[in-house]
Amino acid sequence: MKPQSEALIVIDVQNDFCPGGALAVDEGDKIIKGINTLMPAYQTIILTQDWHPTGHSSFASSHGGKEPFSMIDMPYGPQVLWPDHCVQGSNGAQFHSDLDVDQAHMIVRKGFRKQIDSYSAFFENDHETPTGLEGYLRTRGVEILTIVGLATDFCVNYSAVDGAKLGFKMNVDQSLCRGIDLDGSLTAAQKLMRENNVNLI
Ligand code: VGL
Ligand code: ZN
Repeated sequence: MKPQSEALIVIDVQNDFCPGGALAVDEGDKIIKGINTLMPAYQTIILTQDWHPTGHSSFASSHGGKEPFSMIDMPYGPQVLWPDHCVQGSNGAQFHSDLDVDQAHMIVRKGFRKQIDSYSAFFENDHETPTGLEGYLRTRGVEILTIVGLATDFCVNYSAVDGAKLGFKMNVDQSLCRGIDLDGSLTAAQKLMRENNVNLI
């Protein structure tokens, strides 16, 4: 059993990020068994759930004529435009049915503000608006985090780097992550995580 100072964060293991989903990550479902097996060792388990309103500003369809996976400038910086995904209440937004959600202690929903995307479990993409997860972890005495889930190069990466910047000791178990890999984003993410003292397992 891990000590109370360690927590597991499971990022966005939702139908839309698994094969057949709207923003499917290759082999996204292959990590689920391993995550379920890892969970019982932790006294604090957090799941994140990408949770967008219809017409969310990260959807290409909200910017008439723009293609999915193209870029746009938002007030908070450059943003990838995605296919519509993880719409609140849709089947695609549900956790994959194989994920053992019953073991989780906390579910953090993110990306629910129409005008701003949120990759990280800690902050929205303006790097300012908090999700509240930091306070939850600190009040429970958590100092060390292990991150698994989808996608390595977006939500896992942003969560790991933000956690490290906040002073948590961050581990990313890459065997229990899968990436989208847009134009080398996976290699760039690994580099950024290493530069921010994220321990890549
Ligand atoms: C994610 C793109 C858009 C992720 C979420 O979970 O990595 N990626 N929304
Ligand atoms: Zn999203």
